[in-house]
Amino acid sequence: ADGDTVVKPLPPEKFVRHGTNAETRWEALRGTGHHTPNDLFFVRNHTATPRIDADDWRLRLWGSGLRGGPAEDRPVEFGHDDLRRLPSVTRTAFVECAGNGRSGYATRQGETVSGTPWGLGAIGVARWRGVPLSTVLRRAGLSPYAVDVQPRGLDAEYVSGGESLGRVRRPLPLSKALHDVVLAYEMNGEPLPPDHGHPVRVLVPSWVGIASVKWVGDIEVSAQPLFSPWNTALYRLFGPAHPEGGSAPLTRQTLKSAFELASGAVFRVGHGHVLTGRSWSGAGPVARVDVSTDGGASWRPARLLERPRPDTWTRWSVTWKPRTRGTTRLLARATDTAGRTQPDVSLYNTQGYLFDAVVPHEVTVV
Ligand code: MTE
Ligand code: MO
Repeated sequence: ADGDTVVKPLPPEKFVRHGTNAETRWEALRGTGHHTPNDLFFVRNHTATPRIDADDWRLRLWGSGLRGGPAEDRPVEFGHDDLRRLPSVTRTAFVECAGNGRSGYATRQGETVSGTPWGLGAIGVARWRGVPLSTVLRRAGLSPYAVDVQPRGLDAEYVSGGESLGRVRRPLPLSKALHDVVLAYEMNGEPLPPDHGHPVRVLVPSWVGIASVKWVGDIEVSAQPLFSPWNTALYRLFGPAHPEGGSAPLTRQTLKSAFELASGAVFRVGHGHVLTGRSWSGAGPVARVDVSTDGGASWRPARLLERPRPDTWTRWSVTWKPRTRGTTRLLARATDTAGRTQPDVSLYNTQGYLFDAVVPHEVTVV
């Protein structure tokens, strides 16, 4: 039945490109497994991918939250081999840009927002292997007063509006850092590719992608709350529906669904087709997915193809035998175990984060 869909052949270009960024084409995921293959995984770079030799790389931990005091001049260092010798963990988790789906604010809701105009392809799921951040923090000697840790990337300083914001860095509360954060050196069984943070990146499961700092070079551990542009001016919700001065810094991702289909996919009338897609939430496993093949007039539950788990998407399918020719809109609406269901309209914010509305996928029946 899989071959019945007359999906246009995959475009020669694997990604949809937006300047220094590239999003995964959803049709490319059809027939792949649970994990996004490394060569299809979206890339979001503030500047450009640096080339870093693992043998020269060091991770420096410093700051007032380490036992031994506020000593930037007494950092604790780990080489790549040091990390490799520590007990490792393997974790399946998505990395998803906070702005994934952002183009929907303009195309669906007529709202102007700033930022990369992503479709739904700024997400990928990988099997990450590395060392728990908690292991490294405890080895470095955590003070009982530590509250925040701030990983910083080795990529170039980010210049925005003619002003340097410094290198990409964003504070994490210690509670999250100790809970499930990984310093990852492998992605789907391979050394981390350069575009995804070689030799080591931070992986913060279920949180907005900006928390998962790539090419990490140092981590400030602080006994005071930390601030950077990436948790003050950026990655908060601003706008009339949000608190004056912005929401709290974004943490968990929202709920979304996507069909594994090219835009403008074509189906044959009277034939049985299998529609496939994936749904995910940063608030917990997906509980159910409902699909409409008639623009929202009627809905039926999708079959979940795997047991929903936290921090990752769930694949699903429905069968569909179109009875009339013409265009129609396919919709998928997920509900998560935290009790949230994808709305029809996403809550406006000036930077277009956390788009969660149901996105109609227009297809043609011939
Ligand atoms: N880390 C560094 N050092 N520099 C960056 O530009 N981009 C962040 C995050 N980590 C970024 C970074 C953003 S906004 C996202 S969405 C994810 O990396 C993207 O990860 P990926 O490129 O591996 O898909
Ligand atoms: Mo992002």
